[in-house]
Parts: sequence; structure tokens; C-alpha cells
Amino acid sequence: MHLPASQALAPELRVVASSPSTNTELADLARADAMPDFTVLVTDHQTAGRGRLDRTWVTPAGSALAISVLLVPRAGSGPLPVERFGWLTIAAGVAMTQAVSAVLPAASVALKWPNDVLANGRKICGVLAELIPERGAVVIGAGVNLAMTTDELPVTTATSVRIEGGDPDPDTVLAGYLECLRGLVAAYAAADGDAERSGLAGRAGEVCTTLGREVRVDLPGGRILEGTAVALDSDARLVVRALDGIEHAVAAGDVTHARLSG
Ligand code: BT5
Repeated sequence: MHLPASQALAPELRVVASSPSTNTELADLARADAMPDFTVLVTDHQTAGRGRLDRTWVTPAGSALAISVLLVPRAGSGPLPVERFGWLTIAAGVAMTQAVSAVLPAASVALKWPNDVLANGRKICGVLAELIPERGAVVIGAGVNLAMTTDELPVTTATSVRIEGGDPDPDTVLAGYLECLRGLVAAYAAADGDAERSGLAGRAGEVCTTLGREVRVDLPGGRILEGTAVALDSDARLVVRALDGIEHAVAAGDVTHARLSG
């Protein structure tokens, strides 16, 4: 893969012909050795991609990018505490929403909390963040479907840049993603992990289609929460106002959007 625009943005960009999982591979490298902030590992042939929990991320060779970025964010006063890392998943989602929008200008592209990018309501990208606490680092993985055809879709809820009518050029999407992610993370770290002050919360509010919706959240452990998604809190948790009016801050879960009325 020839990725000149991306390479110019991220000097530590490593392109590999294939990888079982770019997240696993980059996290193993980072655990073994201190590696520079914003080291990127990318392939268009991921053979054992992972989703959250024990789920799989499935992409036929050459049809999608698997991108992993090592972030070792430094605040003004030292390393950014790992408790502030929740917003980094959202930053990746915002950055990918922007990169996909640029190649699909006519589509509705939005972030579904916490880790899906949807194009015209279908999943085009998933984000998976994995902490490396001993390094004060996190690997942010993003899988984005580019040239995938309808026959190649792993699930009926998925879509790709090609299916939505855009140019599936990997360098354009990767460069757009890396440039936006780098800016968002730098501003967030410079603001000591204050998402409001850095502008990240505002950007997320603009693209997060979950906010304002009636939602059902399947929580880890099997509980279900139903209500209205009203905000993201200072830790990037989704605040859901339940039917009894009580607000719950959700750190992790699978969200289903109710259909918008009207
Ligand atoms: C995710 O998990 O969406 C996170 C996906 C992260 C993939 C990247 S690729 C680079 C890095 N290296 C890795 O090994 N992983 C990361 P989750 O929210 O749990 O969603 C997983 C679900 O998405 C699956 O159970 C399927 O239903 C669906 N799915 C699988 N492959 C898909 C695809 N290519 N496009 C859309 N949906 C897919």
C-alpha cells in the first residue's frame, strides 16, 4: 500500500502486508519497548480482528483498513492520567466521522456512542481502545470499510465507502483520520484532559447521533437501561435519563437507537 499523505502526517507509520490484529501487534510492541507517541500500525489485510468483549471484526483482504495508533498523551504538567483516557475513544470516533464525511459528502455520517461510525445508519467503522497502563499509553484501533462490496459485508448492518458511492482510496481516509485525531488529542492533552475546554466535547456533540435519542443500553452483566441519552459527562460517559427521571452515567454498553419520530 502506498500511503504518502498519511506518511507525511505520521513519521512513525508502519505499513504491514498483513497482521492478525494491529491492536494486539502494536500493544505487544509498546509493552516490550517504549515507543514514540503517535506510532501508527496499519494494514489492509487483518486476519483475526477483534471487537469489544469477545467479538470479532471481519474484513476480507484488501477491502478495509485496520489502523492502530499508540497514544502516550502528555498534559502540561506531565503524563495525562489514564482516568482521562475515556475521551480518546470519542476523539477517534469524531476523527473518523470527519474523514469518512470527506469522502462521502452526500451521506449522513455520524458517531454512535461509544465506538461506531455510521454512514446512512450503517456501521462503516468500529473503534477499540486498549489501555497499556504501565506505559501511560493507549492503543486506539479503528477498522474502516473502504472497498468492501455488498457480497463481502460481514453483517447486514455494515456498509463501506464504496457501497455508499465514495472513492475508497485508503490514503485519503487514513490521512484525514490521522490529521484530525492528532489535533483533537493534542488540544485535549494541552487542556489537561478537560474535554469542554479543549473543544473535544463540542465537536463530539455536533457529530454524536446518540444524543437526544431514545435509547436502550445493554449494560455489561446483562442489565438493560432505557431512556433518553441527554449528554456526555466529563469522563465521556453517556448520561441516560431513565423513564423515572433519574439520570445514569454509563461507562460501557451496547446502545440501540430508537427510530426518530417525524
Ligand atoms: C468494534 O467492536 O466495533 C471495534 C472494532 C475495532 C476494529 C479495529 S481494526 C484495528 C484494530 N485491531 C483489532 O483487532 N481491532 C481494531 P464492537 O462494537 O464490539 O462491534 C463488533 C461487531 O461489529 C461484530 O460483532 C459484528 O456484529 C460487527 N462487525 C464485524 N465486522 C464488521 C465490519 N467489518 N463492519 C461493520 N460491522 C462489523
